[in-house]
Amino acid sequence: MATTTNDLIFNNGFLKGSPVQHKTTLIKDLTGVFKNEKERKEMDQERLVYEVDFYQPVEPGTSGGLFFGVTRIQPGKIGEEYFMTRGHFHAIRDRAEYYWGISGIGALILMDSNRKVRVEPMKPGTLHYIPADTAHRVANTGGSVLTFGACWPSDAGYDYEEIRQHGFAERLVDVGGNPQLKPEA
Ligand code: PAN
Ligand code: ZN
Repeated sequence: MATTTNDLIFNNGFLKGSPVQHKTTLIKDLTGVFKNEKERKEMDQERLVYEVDFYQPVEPGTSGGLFFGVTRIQPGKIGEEYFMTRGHFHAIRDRAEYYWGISGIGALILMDSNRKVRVEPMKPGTLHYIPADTAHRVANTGGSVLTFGACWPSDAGYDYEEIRQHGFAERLVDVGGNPQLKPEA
């Protein structure tokens, strides 16, 4: 029997190994993402909001492959809004994705092509199917790091521009200690 060694380890909310890439997103990278831009500007610009370990076994854009990632979102708020990922549609709109909760508590915010928003609570063990044509972002609604896994098609790509221009139709805000969706004014 031929045995090959695999250098990838996915454990305790971290993906490690020589082919793994890493991306950090800091307060300074999130211009215009949160409602309270004034407060964001006054914060420590180097503060970490979230980071992703990801593995791309094939070139991005290749059809037929799968990418794998783990995202860790720090606890925190900007105004009434929880620390969250930027959020995106996939560049190829009919590409779906799985997310699953690993640690911490949060919310997966989904917006379909008609701009209808819904939320799925996330906690360790929850599994989330993100359908085609659906923008997705995750907010950390708890007091510890929120970690979730993701798996998506290698040709899905990212369309950040649509969200940059039009945002999500609703924001998840802290109302008296509880996360609540609020329509964008
Ligand atoms: C995820 C996300 C990751 C970071 O791997 O890319 O959680 O969120 P943003 O890309 O919105 O900054 C994914 O959805 N990939 O398709
Ligand atoms: Zn995605």
